[in-house]
Amino acid sequence: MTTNRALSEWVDEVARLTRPENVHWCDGGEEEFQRLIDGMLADGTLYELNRESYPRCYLHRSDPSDVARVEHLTFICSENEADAGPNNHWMTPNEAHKKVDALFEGAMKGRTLYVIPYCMGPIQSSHARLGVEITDSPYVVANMKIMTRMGRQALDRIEAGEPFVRGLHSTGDLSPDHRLILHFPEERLIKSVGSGYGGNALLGKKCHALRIASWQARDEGWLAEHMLIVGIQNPEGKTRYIAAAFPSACGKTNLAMLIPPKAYPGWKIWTVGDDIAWLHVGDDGRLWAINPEAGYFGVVPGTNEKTNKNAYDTITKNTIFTNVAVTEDMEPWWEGKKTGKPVTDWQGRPYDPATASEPAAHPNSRFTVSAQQNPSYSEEAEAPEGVPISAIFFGGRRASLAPLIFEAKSWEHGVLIGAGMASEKTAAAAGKVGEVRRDPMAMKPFCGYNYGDYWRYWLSFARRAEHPPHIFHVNWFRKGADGKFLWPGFGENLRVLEWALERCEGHGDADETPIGFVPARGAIHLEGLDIDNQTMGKLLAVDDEAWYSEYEEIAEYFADYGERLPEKLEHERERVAGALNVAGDKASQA
Ligand code: SAT
Ligand code: MN
Repeated sequence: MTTNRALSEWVDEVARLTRPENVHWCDGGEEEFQRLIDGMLADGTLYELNRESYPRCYLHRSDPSDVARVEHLTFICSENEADAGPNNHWMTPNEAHKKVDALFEGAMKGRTLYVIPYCMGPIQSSHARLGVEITDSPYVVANMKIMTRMGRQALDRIEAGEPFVRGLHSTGDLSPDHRLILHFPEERLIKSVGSGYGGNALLGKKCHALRIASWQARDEGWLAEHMLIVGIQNPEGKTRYIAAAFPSACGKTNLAMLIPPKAYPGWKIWTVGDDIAWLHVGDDGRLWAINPEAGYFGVVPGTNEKTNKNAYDTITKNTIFTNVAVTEDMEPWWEGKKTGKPVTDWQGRPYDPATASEPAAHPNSRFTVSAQQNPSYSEEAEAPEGVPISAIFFGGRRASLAPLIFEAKSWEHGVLIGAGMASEKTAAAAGKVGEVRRDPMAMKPFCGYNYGDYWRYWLSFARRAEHPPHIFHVNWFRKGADGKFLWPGFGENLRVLEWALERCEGHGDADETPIGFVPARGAIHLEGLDIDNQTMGKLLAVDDEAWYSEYEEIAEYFADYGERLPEKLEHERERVAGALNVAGDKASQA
């Protein structure tokens, strides 16, 4: 129960519509968590994993048709269609409410309605924001407990009068035909029905902390971004913080938990966040970032001692696994795990690796775990002001074209680089994997308003922030003619970040190219790494003709935004395209 009238009235109203058997107000305590887990073990929502090797770890198998975000069923329901922009699906708020309320009608019959007050960001932070999710899924409650600051303390802030985002969720009948993920940015409201999966159902994450928050951030003068945040400590003990925006399943969690290679003794990486950053301008004119989340909802496949030892160690206790396979002795198993053998696949069917044609774990299987279990967890994740950001990185999966790293020449150029981002699609969303699609700032699925307005707002930080971060583009995924990755990635990425940090401090040798500054030969330290000059040459190569075509494609993409496209951004594009060295007639058209 609550003393906040608006909240209690909303809960009553939802209960009248959905007709649950019980209403439970979550306090966020350990006892409550345990009761939920016990209930889910009893009714088969969860399976307990091996108690000795994976204490307090559980497996959840989602409905096989409900394993990823569903972008085609995700809508921004703003009053004006143009405010949602061509980057979003749009529905009128009226129609949306009508459609979805019909699905909510009686949806919680025989179930418990849980009220989850939560705080996105450190509980003491003035940059944190509040929310309340109503759900009929105990799995969602347990995940929200790990992913957010949930319960009493959040409710205290709400009862003290702070505004909060409302999120209504029901798993409904899980039929994809009855699934809708709706956002009402003007009402600071989310309604989601028909899915129990991560980003569709844990409403604090993408729905609140990105889609609604990006809209709210523009109203209030800050930024809500799909970025990891890490501190990089050098052997002298100095820590500098960076933020990086990569699309889902492109290695944000791995970079956020990076372990320095042997050739980097005395270096240390501190994880502040692995998925979302809320950035504001500090009194010192720099951008500061908080991580609104308290846990990780990470991709499991590929996680092992070599790729991400911190994550691998983090998920050995107190972890909820979703859609992984299991071994004979009930250990979780996934592709890329070096030990054990799966006997049951993610759907609970018998599995024999010798004859199987499909992976045992779902490619988008996930772990949910508290950030505090991470060996590289940064205490600064609790700092109310957050951490100052020296550099922002944009990147994606590009088998060709994009060099390992390049640096923007100005803030405006950096915004163009972010706006021009593209990446190969991954399993994090339903649809065809591998296709290159445009994904500006890695926010395509998450920007809650018109991208044209968003880029304009990003450009405005040249004025708002006196000392904005340097902006870089990275690509760990460039391939050679043999189809193999040219760069070893993972821990070795620190070498690339080191060059970027040097650039931020006015050192670091670079060659100027039309697309930006590229590391000069020898500027990235390669000691202890088996990579030849020719490969480095390929990794850093800038192919003007190919970039020219890329910028033509970007022009076409930008054109969709019509008059909402900032002129400054288009001028910047023309400037870069015009500087590329291409055959005569192309250049004269640039
Ligand atoms: O959207 S989720 O939170 O389910 C995961 C992701 O796609 O990043
Ligand atoms: Mn993400």
